[in-house]
Amino acid sequence: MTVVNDTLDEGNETVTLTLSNPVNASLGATNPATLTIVDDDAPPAVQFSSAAYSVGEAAGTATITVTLSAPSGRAVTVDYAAGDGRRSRRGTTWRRAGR
Ligand SMILES: [Ca+2]
Ligand SMILES: [Ca+2]
Repeated sequence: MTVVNDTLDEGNETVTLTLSNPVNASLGATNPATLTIVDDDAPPAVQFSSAAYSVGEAAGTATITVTLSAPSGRAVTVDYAAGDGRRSRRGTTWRRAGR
């Protein structure tokens, strides 16, 4: 069997192996069998695209970009907070579907 070594962080994958239609033999009790492909990829890192942003106060909105260091086979989420040192505002979860 050929196993593809991808680079996605993902869950282990399971394959069911089944024997059938033997010739000049009978099927034994150990059938089917399970092959588990164990993932070996580390989770990607999530971070701001820059350590500092600037926006004019008349702009109305500021666009802040968050990046993922590599695609992931899992759904990635991260919470964010914005504060001025005295008050803090926690926001909606940023979510990125895998792949
Ligand atoms: Ca891999
Ligand atoms: Ca993988």
